[in-house]
Amino acid sequence: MLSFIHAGDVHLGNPFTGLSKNLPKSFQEAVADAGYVAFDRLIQQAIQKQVDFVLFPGDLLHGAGQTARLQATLVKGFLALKEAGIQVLLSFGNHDYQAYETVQNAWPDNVHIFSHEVQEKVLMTRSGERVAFVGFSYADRSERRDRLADFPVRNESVDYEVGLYHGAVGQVGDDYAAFSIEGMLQKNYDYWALGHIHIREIMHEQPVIAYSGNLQGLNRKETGPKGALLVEDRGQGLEPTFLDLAPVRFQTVEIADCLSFLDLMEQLKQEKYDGQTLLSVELKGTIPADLQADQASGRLLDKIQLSLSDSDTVWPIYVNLTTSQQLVKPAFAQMDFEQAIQQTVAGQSLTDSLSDEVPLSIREYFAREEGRTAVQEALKELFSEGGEA
Ligand SMILES: [Mn+2]
Repeated sequence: MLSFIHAGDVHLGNPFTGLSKNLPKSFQEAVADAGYVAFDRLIQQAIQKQVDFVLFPGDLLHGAGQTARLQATLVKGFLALKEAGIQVLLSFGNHDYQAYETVQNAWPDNVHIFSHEVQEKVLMTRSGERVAFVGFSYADRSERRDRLADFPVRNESVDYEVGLYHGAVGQVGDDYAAFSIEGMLQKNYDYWALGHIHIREIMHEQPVIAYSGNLQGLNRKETGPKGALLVEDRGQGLEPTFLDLAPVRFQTVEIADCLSFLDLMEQLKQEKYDGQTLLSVELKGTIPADLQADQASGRLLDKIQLSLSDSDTVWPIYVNLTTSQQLVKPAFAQMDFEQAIQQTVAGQSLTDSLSDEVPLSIREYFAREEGRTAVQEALKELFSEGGEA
């Protein structure tokens, strides 16, 4: 019976973001290795479970820059799969489309790469079933054509048909190969392995249309366990099971009506953490004035970090206060905002801070003078109102 691993958005080579410079040494090492450890675990799982295929539906690589470690990790992983009789189906997404030209001769022949046109590849499982895989690679950092229209309907001569698709639900013309669930269902496939959205989600059951999410969370918004989907036919169609592979985890803890700093630390220490955890703390409700003052002066995170510094399993990276009470005015309210705003808006930082999911048109807008001026005006207005908007 068919079995495969679905691993969208591996983003190998992507650094973690939003970590403070105080990061303890044990975490520095864990963070530097996390993506590679997760990838190695993926390969080991594929071999251990004796799957037939590993599917990478886009953004296996984070970008064009390929380090020696990255290249070696990939080749070593692919060769290990080859030795175990496992074939790889791979399409490039909006992050790694440049690699299409460079990897053609660099990777072993068990790696089947989809071209820029929608293609069907028919391969055999260990037990002799015929499986048709259909997919395409991005040719650029966006794909505005109706790619789903080019996917053929179910090939009746095969035992299974599986689509690999890097994109997002939306209207044709959107930046990332917009599709509809209905459109996919009409093709009558047995499984759709989606990529692009970093949150794991089963969009449809029977047949399953699913995002595996990314392999390793890379910022405080990518919380919880991360990994890939093991997809198997156990007699009732193709069913996914989550494989927890990420060695480092982001977690957000919400604390309401905390009584004091001591109380806060008590609650944080009682929380359960799985593996090495990078922690965000959200304080809500009534918040003691001294904690508000510490937050306003930027001391609160430092204090929490120092109080947890003997822990190998958890490191706080972010703290946020949401309260209906009057906030203590930040000390930096006296600074020269005109200058600070100009620095913020100038240079690359503005577009760099946009998430990957932000449409290209918006990214371009903020890269232009027009967009920068708009942000500058908005910030000026915000701060002249006392920053309490
Ligand atoms: Mn993507």
